[in-house]
Amino acid sequence: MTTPQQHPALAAADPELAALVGAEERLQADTLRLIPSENYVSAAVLEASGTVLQNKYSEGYPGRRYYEGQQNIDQVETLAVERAKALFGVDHANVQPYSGSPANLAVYLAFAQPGDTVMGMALPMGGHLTHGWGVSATGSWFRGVQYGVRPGAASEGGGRIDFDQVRDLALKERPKVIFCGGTALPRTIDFAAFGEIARESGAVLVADVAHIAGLIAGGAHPSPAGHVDVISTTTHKTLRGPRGAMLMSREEHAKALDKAVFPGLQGGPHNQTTAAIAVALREASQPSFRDYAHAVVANARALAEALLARGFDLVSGGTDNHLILIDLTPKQVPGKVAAKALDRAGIVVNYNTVPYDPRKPFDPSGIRIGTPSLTSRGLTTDHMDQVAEWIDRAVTAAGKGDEETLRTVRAEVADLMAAHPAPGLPV
Ligand code: DSN
Repeated sequence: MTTPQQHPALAAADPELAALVGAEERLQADTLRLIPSENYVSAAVLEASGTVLQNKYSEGYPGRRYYEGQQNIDQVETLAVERAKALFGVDHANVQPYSGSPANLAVYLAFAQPGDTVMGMALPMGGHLTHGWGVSATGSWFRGVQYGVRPGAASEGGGRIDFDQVRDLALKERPKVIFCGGTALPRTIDFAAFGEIARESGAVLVADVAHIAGLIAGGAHPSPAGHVDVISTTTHKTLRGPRGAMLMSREEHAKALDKAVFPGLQGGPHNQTTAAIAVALREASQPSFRDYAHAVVANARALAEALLARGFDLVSGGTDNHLILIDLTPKQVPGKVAAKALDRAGIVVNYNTVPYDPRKPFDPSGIRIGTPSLTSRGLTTDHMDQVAEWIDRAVTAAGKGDEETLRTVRAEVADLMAAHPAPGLPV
């Protein structure tokens, strides 16, 4: 249990809020967190993000600020920038975007005008809202054209990016900007193939590697550096940093990107986040992080195999990275029903559309799971059969309204979690 001593000032000033923080710490400790975009940051990252750097305004960039008193802040930001450049092998890094969506908006601001054609993967196919999807500003202020994955059986290439479609669309529509990457892509992204298409069609190519940045840093996924114009990423997913984002590029795009982030879109950077990004980047440059990144992928592959053995239908037939997208149609349990039952069983996932989903996004056919968090807790491939068995039991129980089984699974999950403490949690 979290005690008031762990957040003494907060507990004294606002016991109600302190209790909620304690409850969240307990929840994160006790449950099997499988949302692929979440993780556990280290205690060091957590500490850095809660420092007095919070108190400082720093509009501008190191050495070129609009406020005085930047003696320390300039060094903090420079550390983060230099570490990002070294880790990802890029000329330029901007660590100020508040999160992934503002980072992507800055890319549009840098390279497109309202009304221009932009291209990305459709959201229901595994893309992101900010890749030109209609309900996002990026799909209403720009003319978004969207590619997807191949339909049909995984054994015939179903669920994989359709590069013929990407190329045809790019040459026909001549978008100013092409985004590759997404939020529900279980397979390796072929940045070289996207690079060729972007060069042929004259587009600026952006790799949104938010989900796989940690895998790239750890050498468990090919890097987009050298193939794309801009790399956009959040810092809080597989990279295991604070909630933030970065834009990286070759030198030729540095000015345009910096100008778009500030003063184009944002005011002062969140210096406490910049500091925590710097810490996370240092951690990600250690040999142990390479082991972590490879373990994330090994766990996902083992989990996918164990799910396939239990008759689950996986989009694209499996995974190459940290993420598994399950189509529950053959199990006759809607994704939302399954996700809510799994939550009651102590297994936290999100419901998700699957490609060509006949159901609505708020009540789709699938669930999306991933291994970044459980790997941070030290779970290995030896545990993945057990994880698949729990998912199978809980989904079956969801279909039958069997709450007793969900309670049993929850207790078993809590036992395993107790044996594998989570980084950064005071419990
Ligand atoms: N919300 C993030 C995810 O869960 O993938 C993407 O922005």
